[in-house]
Amino acid sequence: MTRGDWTRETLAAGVRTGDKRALARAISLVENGDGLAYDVVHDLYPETGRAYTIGVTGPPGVGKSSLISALVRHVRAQDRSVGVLSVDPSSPFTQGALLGDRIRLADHFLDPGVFIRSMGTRGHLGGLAEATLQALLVLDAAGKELVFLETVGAGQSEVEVIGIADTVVLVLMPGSGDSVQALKAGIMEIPDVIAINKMDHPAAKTMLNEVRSILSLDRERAWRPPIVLTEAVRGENVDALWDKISDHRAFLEREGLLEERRRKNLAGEVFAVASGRAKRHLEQAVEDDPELRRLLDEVQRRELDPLSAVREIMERVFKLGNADGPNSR
Ligand SMILES: Nc1nc2c(ncn2[C@@H]2O[C@H](COP(=O)(O)OP(=O)(O)O)[C@@H](O)[C@H]2O)c(=O)[nH]1
Ligand SMILES: [Mg+2]
Repeated sequence: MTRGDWTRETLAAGVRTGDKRALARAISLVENGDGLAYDVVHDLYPETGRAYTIGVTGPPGVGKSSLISALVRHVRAQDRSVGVLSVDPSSPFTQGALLGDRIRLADHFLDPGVFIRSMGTRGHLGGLAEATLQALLVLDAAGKELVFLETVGAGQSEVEVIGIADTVVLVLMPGSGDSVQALKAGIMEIPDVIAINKMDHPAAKTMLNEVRSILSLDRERAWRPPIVLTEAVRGENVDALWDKISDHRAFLEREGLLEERRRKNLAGEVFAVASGRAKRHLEQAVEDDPELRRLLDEVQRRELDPLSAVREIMERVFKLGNADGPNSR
C-alpha cells in the first residue's frame, strides 16, 4: 500500500470528514506501520474520545460478525454513524457474503454512514494490538459515534485489543463449554454484557442457566452483566441486546465511571504497546548479540544461574542496572 497523493494534512482532513477513501488509506498505512499514519494519528488524537467503543468477543463461529452486522442495522435505523473493526482472521467481513453465507453486508458497505474494516492478518510491524488501537483512533476522529470491535476471545493479544472497549460483549453459543469453564475459573474476565447466540439451538436455555449460575456467584458487582439470548441471522432479540449495551453505557455515565474506565484502558493500552515493543526489542537484541546468546548457553550449561543472566541482559539491553526485580541486590 502506497501513500498515494496523500499528505499528512490532506489525509488528516480526509479522515476528519469521514471520507471513506481517506479512512481506508489511513488504516492501511496504520497496518503497515507507516510513519505517515503515526503523524496523522498524532495530529488527530486531541479530537478523539467521542466515539463509544463496543468490544465484541467470543470463540470462533459463535456469530460475532453476524451479531455486529445485525446491531449495525439496528443502530443505522437510528441514524447513528458506525465504524466496525474486525480482528478475526477466521471470518473476515468482506464486501460480498459473510463466510460465503447468507448475511449480505453489501448494504452496510454501500451505506455512507458505515465504515467496515477487517484488520489483515499479514505482518503488523508493531503488532496487531498497536494497529487496532491506531485504527480505532482513526475511526473516532472520523466522527463515528459507535465503533464495534470484533476480536476472537482467546490469547493474550486479543485481551490487549479488547481492553480499549467501553463496553465488552461476550458472545457464546450452545457448545461454548470452554468459555463457560474459563468464566467459572476466573480465567476469563467477566464481560459487561453476555449474548448467548443461536438461541434457535435446543441447548440454548441450558447454556443460559449455566452462565446465569456462574454470574450469580459474584454478587458484589455494582453492574451485574445481563444475559441476552439472540439469533443473529434472523435478527431476533438484537434490539434487546442493544438495549443492554445502552444500559451499560448509561450506567457508566451515570456513575461517572466512563472517564475512569477510559483512563485505565488507555493507560493499559500504552503499557501493553510499550511492553510489546520492549519484548520485540529484547528478542532482537539477543538474536543480534553473540554475547547475549552466550549468556543463554551458560545458563543451559549450568555455569550461570537464570536470574544472573537476566540481570546481565537487562543491563546490556535496557541499561537497567539493578532496578529490575523485587529482590535485586
Ligand atoms: N443457526 C444460527 N446460525 C447462526 C447464528 N448466528 C450466526 N450463525 C451462523 O454461524 C456461522 C458463524 O457466524 P459468524 O458471524 O461468522 O461467527 P464469528 O466467527 O463469531 O464471527 C455462520 O454460518 C452464521 O450464519 C444464529 O443465531 N443462529
Ligand atoms: Mg467473525
